[in-house]
Amino acid sequence: MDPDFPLWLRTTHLLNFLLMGILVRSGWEIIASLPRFWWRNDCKPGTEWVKFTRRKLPTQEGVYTSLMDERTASPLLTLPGRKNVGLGRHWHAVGTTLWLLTGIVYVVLLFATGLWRRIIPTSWDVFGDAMESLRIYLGFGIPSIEHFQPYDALQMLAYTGVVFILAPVMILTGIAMSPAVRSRFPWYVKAWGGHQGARSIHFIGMVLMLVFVVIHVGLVFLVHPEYNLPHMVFGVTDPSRYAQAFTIAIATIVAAIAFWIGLSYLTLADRVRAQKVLVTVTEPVRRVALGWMKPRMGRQRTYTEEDISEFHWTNGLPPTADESTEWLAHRDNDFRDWRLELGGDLSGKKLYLSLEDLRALPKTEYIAVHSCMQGWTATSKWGGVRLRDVLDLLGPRPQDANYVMVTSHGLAQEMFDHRPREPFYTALSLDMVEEDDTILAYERNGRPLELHLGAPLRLRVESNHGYKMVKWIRSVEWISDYADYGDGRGGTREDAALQAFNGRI
Ligand SMILES: Nc1nc2c(c(=O)[nH]1)N[C@H]1C(S)=C(S)[C@@H](COP(=O)(O)O)O[C@H]1N2
Ligand SMILES: [Mo]
Repeated sequence: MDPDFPLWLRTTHLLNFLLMGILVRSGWEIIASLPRFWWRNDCKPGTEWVKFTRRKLPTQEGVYTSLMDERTASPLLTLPGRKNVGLGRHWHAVGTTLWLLTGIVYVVLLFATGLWRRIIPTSWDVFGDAMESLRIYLGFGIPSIEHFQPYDALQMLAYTGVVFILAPVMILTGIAMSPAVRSRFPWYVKAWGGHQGARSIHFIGMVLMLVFVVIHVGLVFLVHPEYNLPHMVFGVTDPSRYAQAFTIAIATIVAAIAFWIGLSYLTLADRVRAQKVLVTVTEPVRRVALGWMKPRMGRQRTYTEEDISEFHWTNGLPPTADESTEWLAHRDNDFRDWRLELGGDLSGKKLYLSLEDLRALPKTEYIAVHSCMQGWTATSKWGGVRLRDVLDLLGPRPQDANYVMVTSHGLAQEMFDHRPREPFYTALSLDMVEEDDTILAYERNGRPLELHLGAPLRLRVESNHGYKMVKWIRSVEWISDYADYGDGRGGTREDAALQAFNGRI
């Protein structure tokens, strides 16, 4: 006998349910790191359209960092919980990959088996019929069983909407938040209303998904459950096995919830190991999906002076007296005696470049959107010198030079496990070093860099999130491996937030 609900349909449903739990819970972790949503792309405090924090933000720039705005979430609620946005993002990536695979299998089989006819309406009558069903539900009634073949008009509209509209919108807005995509296809991000448009729509999509899941699961249990539950569990119409199906369905939901919460505690039990495992899984996917996207200097045309933000969030405040008296002395002297320490052991050469020396090199200027991995953005015109041009001053790349290490006068804002704060640093891969839009910036919007934004010199790597972009630069040098620096993960924020080395997702 051909079951009404074949095994593939039931399996993809269950997987989808489990994966959506992972996606929603890791998404909440990401939201907790910046619990505010905007339509404006400068994320000016006070202009949020919705927020999940009572904290009032100062409107003055440079006194408050986005890290200070992070909220602690319970591992019962988010994945993994307790301010682990880096791990939350890894989980989101793993969840997305598996959810996409499941979705592809589901859609392909839906069409291959002809079952698409059950959920995609082929007659305009569906709208009238759906209104009729809705009227019955709103009167707390239940449409009679003949309406369900196996779905009624309202179900068809809802399922088609979720599978063919809502899910694609979630995928498309998710893609729009990747800095690799933004630097390659800036127009695409702009089409969604910018990063914040995409982020807000993604959030609204999540809410709609949740509303759908709750109503969907709820109605399965309320509307003709003696048909639905045996269908769902055994694949056949067999009201006599209702009790058994009911028990299995409830047990599955309880097990799923336990599984979701278990993942949080498993991740928190050994965060470094969790990060390793998650990165191993996601890195090949990231390489295939985003690795080929080389940033293009096309954005000058996409972003214009009109896009330049009125407000610019800060992450990391200028060095204080206990961080760097050296930087403070340079600041008080307008950076006249400040020098960039260039080169080191590998190049066997060391140069000390003043701001004048840097300004004498070919200048690059472009308008770009900065995104912090926590979620805020700001658009500025950055001016400076290409990193590769500066490195050329050292001569040809040393043979075993695989990365460029950039260090700061400032300390890390916080360390993994609250150890004493170390100097902020980042390692750049050869790819990033070679990009046209990887620059040492000494100007923003045509003026010398502001103190809180990294004066006198900061890194810009437009294909990445902000955490790669060291402010208050002290030194730049070739290194062979980043494993010997900090916790060995390639940067301060990678060490602290357990991000992957490459921040392009
Ligand atoms: N020295 C130093 N550089 C840093 C940071 C920091 O804390 N210290 N924060 C990073 C992060 S997480 C981001 S998002 C950007 C923020 O840049 P902005 O303050 O200019 O907006 O700087 C990056 N560079
Ligand atoms: Mo950031």
